[in-house]
Amino acid sequence: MLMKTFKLNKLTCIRTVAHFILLLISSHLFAQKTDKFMGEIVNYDEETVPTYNLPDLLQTKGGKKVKNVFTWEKKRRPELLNLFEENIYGKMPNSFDSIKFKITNEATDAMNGKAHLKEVQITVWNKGNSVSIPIVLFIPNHLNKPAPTFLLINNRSKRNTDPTRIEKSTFWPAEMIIDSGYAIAAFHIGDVAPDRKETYQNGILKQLFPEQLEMDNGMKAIGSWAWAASRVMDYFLTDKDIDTKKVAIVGHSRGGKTALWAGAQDERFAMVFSSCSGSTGASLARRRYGETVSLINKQFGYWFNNNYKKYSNNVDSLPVDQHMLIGLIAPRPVYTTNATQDRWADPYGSYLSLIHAKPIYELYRQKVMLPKDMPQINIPIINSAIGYHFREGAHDLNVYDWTNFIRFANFQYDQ
Ligand code: GTR
Repeated sequence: MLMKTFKLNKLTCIRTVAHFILLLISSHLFAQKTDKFMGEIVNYDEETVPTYNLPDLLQTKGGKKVKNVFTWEKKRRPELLNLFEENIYGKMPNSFDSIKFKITNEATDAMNGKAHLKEVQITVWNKGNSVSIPIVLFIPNHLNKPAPTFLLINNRSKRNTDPTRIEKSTFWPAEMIIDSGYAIAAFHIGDVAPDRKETYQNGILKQLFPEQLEMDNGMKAIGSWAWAASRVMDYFLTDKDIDTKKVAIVGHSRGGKTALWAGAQDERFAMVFSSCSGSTGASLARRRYGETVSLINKQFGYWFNNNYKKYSNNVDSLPVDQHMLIGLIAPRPVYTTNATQDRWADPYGSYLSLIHAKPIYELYRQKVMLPKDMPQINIPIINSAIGYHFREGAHDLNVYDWTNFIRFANFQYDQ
């Protein structure tokens, strides 16, 4: 008995010490005000964020003040879309020869009868070549009407969206979403443009739009993934089980950047959810906190067009900043997230983007209920046209995030 107590105590002791060491390391890491990465100093100190001037969302290139929705939609919005195309994500080709949809597998009693599974292959042709993009889609059986839908841009393993449901994942908690009365779909970015600098061309770029690779403003990987999201939307328009007025696009990290860009361009997406998108996603470039334009261009240059490289060491001359990307989604609801352990994605800079995008939502008389200061950890802002949460934990998309996405969508759709 004594022996057992001693063993237990020893174990508890080791655990406590290990825990203490972990705490020390992590508090040291999180207290650290700078870091070094790829030969650059990474800033994690609010005190040393430089003063910066954001380009004005509401002033046209010609210097005209935007005072109403008409001028915004006719003048400033197209101007801004063009600036993002030219300088960051690349111009998306607006035509191709043809598109075809084929159901490759179907089960009306998936998830123990709860859902209708459709595996669909989208094939797009251009100039004699074609690319096929598979999608997985579950539609709830308990709804007697077309289903509002979440579409995930999957940038992680395909196992996350296992159609057989043998594997389940918190990254795409399909059962939970079906129970909440939403359809859930996903496509994988690797089927569109491989996520590697050596091979990203070997998808739609080489096959369908080789001219894009020659252009300094041509789209690269993120543009390609956003293009594919729009093709899934093309499919939804042919599926009577989908409520095409209620399709939300969802992405995490690089997928989160893509979701914002897809939602900004394709107004058929009713709502955008962007998880931990960070640099060149929701966070303001000019703050130079965490991952900078220079670092993202060095590590992931193949995500963005060639022109973006010009701003690596000259971010103040970028004619846009990321609050404008959020503004391009208005008046449609948008929800972004950050995580406490993900300083690399500059949580505060992402929140500021939302604050600075607010004037466009106000032009449309949408209610934005964002507090001036960064919201507290795990206190989501749901009842607002722009939603947000700052979650405890790591860079990820998880059940906490999805739970709040559903709450936000329920509020917007009044369900
Ligand atoms: C990081 C990258 C981020 C983010 C992330 C991800 O390494 O620096 O911009 O996109 O990858 O996609 O998980």
